[in-house]
Amino acid sequence: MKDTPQVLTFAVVGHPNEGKSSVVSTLTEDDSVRITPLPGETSVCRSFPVIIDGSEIMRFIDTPGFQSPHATLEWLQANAGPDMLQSFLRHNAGDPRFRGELELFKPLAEGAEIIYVLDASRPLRSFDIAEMEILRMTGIPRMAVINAKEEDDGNVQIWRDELRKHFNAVRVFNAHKATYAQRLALLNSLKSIDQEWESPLAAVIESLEDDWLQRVTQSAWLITRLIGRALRHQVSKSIPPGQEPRDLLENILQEYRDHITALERETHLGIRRLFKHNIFDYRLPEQIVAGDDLFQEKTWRMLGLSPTQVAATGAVAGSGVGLGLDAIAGGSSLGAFALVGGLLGAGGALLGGRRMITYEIKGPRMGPFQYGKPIGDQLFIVGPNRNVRFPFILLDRALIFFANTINWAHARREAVQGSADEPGSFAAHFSDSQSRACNAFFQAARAGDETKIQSLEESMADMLIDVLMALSTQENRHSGL
Ligand SMILES: Nc1nc2c(ncn2[C@@H]2O[C@H](COP(=O)(O)OP(=O)(O)O)[C@@H](O)[C@H]2O)c(=O)[nH]1
Ligand SMILES: [Mg+2]
Repeated sequence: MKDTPQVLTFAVVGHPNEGKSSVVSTLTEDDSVRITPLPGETSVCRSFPVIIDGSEIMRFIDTPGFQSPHATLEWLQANAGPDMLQSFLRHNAGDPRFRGELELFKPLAEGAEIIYVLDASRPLRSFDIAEMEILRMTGIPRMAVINAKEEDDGNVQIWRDELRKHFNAVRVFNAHKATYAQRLALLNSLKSIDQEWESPLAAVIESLEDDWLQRVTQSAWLITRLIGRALRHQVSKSIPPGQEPRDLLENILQEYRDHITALERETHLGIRRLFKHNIFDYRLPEQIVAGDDLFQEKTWRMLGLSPTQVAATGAVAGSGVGLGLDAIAGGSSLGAFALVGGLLGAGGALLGGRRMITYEIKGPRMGPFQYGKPIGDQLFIVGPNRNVRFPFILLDRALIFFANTINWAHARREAVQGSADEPGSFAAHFSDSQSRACNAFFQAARAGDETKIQSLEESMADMLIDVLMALSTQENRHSGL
């Protein structure tokens, strides 16, 4: 008789190089699982736990592939019986022909259930049938997972017909493309292979869903805080006597931009960490970030907003936001007037004729003069950014980042290329009440109204939790990658 392990344990078995380790990596969200194009690299079993709140709730065992399926099947047929796996292990210990089987039978003899992984993009061969027959003979509850490496599914039907004869359930699961929703669906269908494990599996799935909701909640807060901080951000520098403010402008703008970029990066890295990615390194498409980054109309076009949609975003915000020029000229020196002229000409800082970032120069009014110059420092202030579109850009970028991160399978190790496609805007499709939650929060943040900010950021985060959950459960991946 088999022992019953303490935690749900699934041994992932199959022929070498079919994607066993990939399935383990994606299901456990563990990008440290070794995946290699060379068959036969794994020679021992390795256990990969799924840990939630510090406890192991489920375990997947990555195994070496079958090595001599025909000879193994023959041996088992000659020695069939309830303890045949144990007998196989005892009788063949040390036999180099059976290195793979001796290792992969261990977890099976200890009570693990079976996930059999096969690549259905290649034709079915006789060793496949031998492997399936071995697994059927064990009588252990088992599911076949079709991991079609190539999109061409010409062979899938032939495979399916054969698999149905040997397995309690058959599912297609692409280990390199599976989304969160597809991972959950696979785990759910494991319930059907063994009634005994149905209720523990249901409990495991529930804790996985709770855990996901927690991560989504934390992501929503990271995004909300990012926008709140970015909206309030200001850089101020004193202008040393005698220095032309114009000479400082580029430096201060750069400092402002660098800070916003750093805030954004920190947020994206936080989301990446929550979803357990150490290798995946998605940066939003270069075209958006390069050079002009967040402050260009181009960004909006990249997000797929038409001029009308952009205008609509402004209208929703209820703001004419014709900020115009609010550099305070009153207290500035002649140099500052010259600067104002400079700003008007600074196309990069202008969007649709409206200023994105406000520049102020504060300083002594026509006060006492010393040697013909005002006494005391003037303060050059850049920010806060009052452009209505600015927080929506940050929000959309965060949502695009989120959608791509949660749906990047942990088995997928190639370098990430931001797509040349223009990712669509999520915010442009918000409902009225979602837009209202955004705008109310954005306005409070801009105004720096701390008491309002607290309650409005809560509704903003709540609204985002819904959005992020909807992104998590949709079957279709976001087209960004
Ligand atoms: N494109 C693609 N490649 C895959 C997929 N699954 C596995 N591979 C590749 O196939 C090779 C073997 O995968 P691995 O998971 O190590 O197989 P294992 O030997 O059965 O553990 C690796 O180069 C993987 O990158 C898949 O779903 N799509
Ligand atoms: Mg492997």
